[in-house]
Amino acid sequence: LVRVEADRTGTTIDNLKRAFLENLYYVQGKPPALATLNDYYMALAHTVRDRIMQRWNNSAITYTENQSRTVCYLSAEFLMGPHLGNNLINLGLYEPMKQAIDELGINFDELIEEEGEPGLGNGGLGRLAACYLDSLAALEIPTMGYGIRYEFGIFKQDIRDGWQVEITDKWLRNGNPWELARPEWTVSIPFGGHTESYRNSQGVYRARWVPAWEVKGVPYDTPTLGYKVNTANTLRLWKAEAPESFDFQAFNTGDYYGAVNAKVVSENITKVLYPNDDEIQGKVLRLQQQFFFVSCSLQDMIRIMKGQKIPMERFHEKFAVQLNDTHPAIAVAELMRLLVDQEFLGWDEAWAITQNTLAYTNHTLLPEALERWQIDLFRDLLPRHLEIIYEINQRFMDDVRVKFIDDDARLARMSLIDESGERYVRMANLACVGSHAINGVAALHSELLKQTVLKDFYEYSPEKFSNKTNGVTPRRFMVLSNPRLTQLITDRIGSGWITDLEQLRQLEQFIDDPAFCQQWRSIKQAIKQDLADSIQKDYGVDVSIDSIFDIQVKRIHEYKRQHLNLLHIITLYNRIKANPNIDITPRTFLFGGKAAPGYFMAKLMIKLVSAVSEVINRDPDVRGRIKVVFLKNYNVKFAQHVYPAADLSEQISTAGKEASGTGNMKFAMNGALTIGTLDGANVEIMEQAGEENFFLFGLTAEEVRERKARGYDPKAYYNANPNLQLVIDRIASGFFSHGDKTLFQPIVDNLMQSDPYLLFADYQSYVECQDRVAEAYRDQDKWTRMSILNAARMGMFSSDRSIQEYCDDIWNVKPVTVKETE
Ligand code: 26R
Repeated sequence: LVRVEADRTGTTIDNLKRAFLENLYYVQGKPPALATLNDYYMALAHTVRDRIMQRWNNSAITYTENQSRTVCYLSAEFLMGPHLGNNLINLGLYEPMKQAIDELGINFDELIEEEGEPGLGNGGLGRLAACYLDSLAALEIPTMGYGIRYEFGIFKQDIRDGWQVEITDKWLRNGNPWELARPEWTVSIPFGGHTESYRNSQGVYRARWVPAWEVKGVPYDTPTLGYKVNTANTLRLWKAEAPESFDFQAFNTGDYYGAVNAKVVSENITKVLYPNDDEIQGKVLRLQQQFFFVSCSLQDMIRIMKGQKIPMERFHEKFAVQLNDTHPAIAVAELMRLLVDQEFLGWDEAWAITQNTLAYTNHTLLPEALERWQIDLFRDLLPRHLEIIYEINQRFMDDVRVKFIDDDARLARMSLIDESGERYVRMANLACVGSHAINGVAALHSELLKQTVLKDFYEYSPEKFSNKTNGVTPRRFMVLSNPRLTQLITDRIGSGWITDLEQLRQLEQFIDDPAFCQQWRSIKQAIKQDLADSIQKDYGVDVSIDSIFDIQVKRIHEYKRQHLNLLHIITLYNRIKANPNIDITPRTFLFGGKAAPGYFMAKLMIKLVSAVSEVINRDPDVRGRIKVVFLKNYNVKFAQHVYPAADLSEQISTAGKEASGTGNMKFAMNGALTIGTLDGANVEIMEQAGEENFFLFGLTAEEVRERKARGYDPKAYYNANPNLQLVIDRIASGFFSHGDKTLFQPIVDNLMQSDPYLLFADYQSYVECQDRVAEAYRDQDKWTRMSILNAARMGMFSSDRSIQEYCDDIWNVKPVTVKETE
């Protein structure tokens, strides 16, 4: 038995102080006198990490001994956010650690702020994966998160002259104290080459893949803690490395450049996250990334099976594998290959195992984001997988042919191969056929899936389909990011809500309690002041906490309509210019979000925000009553400061385009009111909050469809609405661009000529709704009651609820309590 020392596990204030100083001295190798802020951060991180290890080891032991059924969440993106504060919350050590560090004369909050973040995701999909890992651990579900250890995550965004500039994200520069490399579990990943058939010892024909090259996959593990439980699950991210044997031959033949180049090509695979969340690009490197991490992960599962001596026929009993969108959908063919070619199972048995193991979540209805791969490119990289996909397809088409007799059009639509022109492998079709469960991420989205992109698959196997409305973790997005609100709530209703968010309903009893309402309001004001201070410091802009903090933070996209928000801002500005003494409710408009580097319109939208803000913020007629700020480099760390400070949450996508949204939930549970369309989870947020506590505007998804079918004409709206006309004309005239009429012409032309996201159709409704917001804010007591009711009624948007539904309906997995200690 190993005796664990208090310096590694003790949790008294004295233990924590000693441990911190010891880690500073022996891990960072610094005496306090020479330590930098980063040294302090690293020492603190190691002190916290030490206190995770026992849980992590005990979890591993418990799962191994029990041969526990395990959820494997496969995702090309995990947007985890900073670890330090979150781990302290989950360990229940936040307060004692703060006290210990502060007593050492070091500013604890500064150390929390010192941590960078692993930006290994684009936005909603990656952050959802992180919230789900949190809830899976909180609910004590044995889980592996599997993904890619990108050397460069999502780019850092700078704004120069109002334009987005991308800077490489060197997140590993100072080392990463939260991960452990596990080189002993390195796997080998084949690529390219050809296939051949051979006869085995019984004389049976079998297929064999003869790859042309291979790379090594090295796992790096990060613990993911559950809230105040012993569970510590694992996020396993794969790094690509060159096999040593590979350069060996080239070295021997004197081809030094060739040898080094082979290493470069291998390591390229996990070099960088693709920063697109809009259009597929069909780049071979992206397919390499997808196959790389999927094969690494499935091989890892097979290793675990063998380690626990579980026969391969029981793969689907040991593992439930969730595909986070189609990015890991190659798992369908790869699991078949491993089971049939490597483990020598029969096709039918392997197919049943594959379907029973896999489940698929769809995150987007946008046709331009549905993944497909050119056949030639696919065959060059994965020749054996293409054969397997053809075989799956042939059998599948036979089944469809019988079920829907004489319907060639349907066969063509459902085929795994798109043969309408150039030939493609359709990844969504592959995911649907290879999975036993398919789900959307909000009620409306799941309905639209069945009516549009996956209609044929729904009609073929309706029993596979369900909805799993997204959720977010209240640990990070309330307890950690909003300690003041957390304290107030806990003082009134106890702390049970943190793991059972429906308990927030108990707050409803206080909406007529003036003291509570006053505290609620003054907390919001104090948080707004903190954000105002940081805006003053970083942007030199003065914003008043008595103005409405009206915030839109999310990736920049035409369907999300940041430019509709701008049309309203310019409308207000025009009112002021027409009548400088007009009585308007002061507002601070805050924007944040990254544009895909190749998405010209999105980048121009950022420039337009900057341009409008420059004019408005310094126009003396405005008298500071409206301010506009674009907050650069929006990420998880900054988001934690933003949600709690919001009065108004902008969720204004064209109805039918946003699958769910999750920022909408984070705002509302921190007491922001929402202005939004009936899109994604907004629908359910309004249902929960009550219509009277939600600012609804715009066309419904159904109306959007009709309007488009009838032939939508944006110019008709322009001609009929003088306010809209003035807004557009001001942009077109060069008023916001130093007289340059060409700069914003692409936006103006796009809106005037096609307006694919129906800004003009929703403009009047939006402006009128914003007028109701302004009016409502004038009655502070009423606003505060609405704010409380919003937070009180967001219980269903805890990711704990989402994960419980996945466990019950899709994964069929039960909690495993991890024992106290060895
Ligand atoms: C294929 C490639 C271009 C690509 C497409 C789309 C890469 C990444 C994406 C990201 C998409 C799938 C995404 O993030 N979707 C978001 O998922 C969230 C979590 O379910 C939803 O809340 C959000 O509405 C949706 O846009």
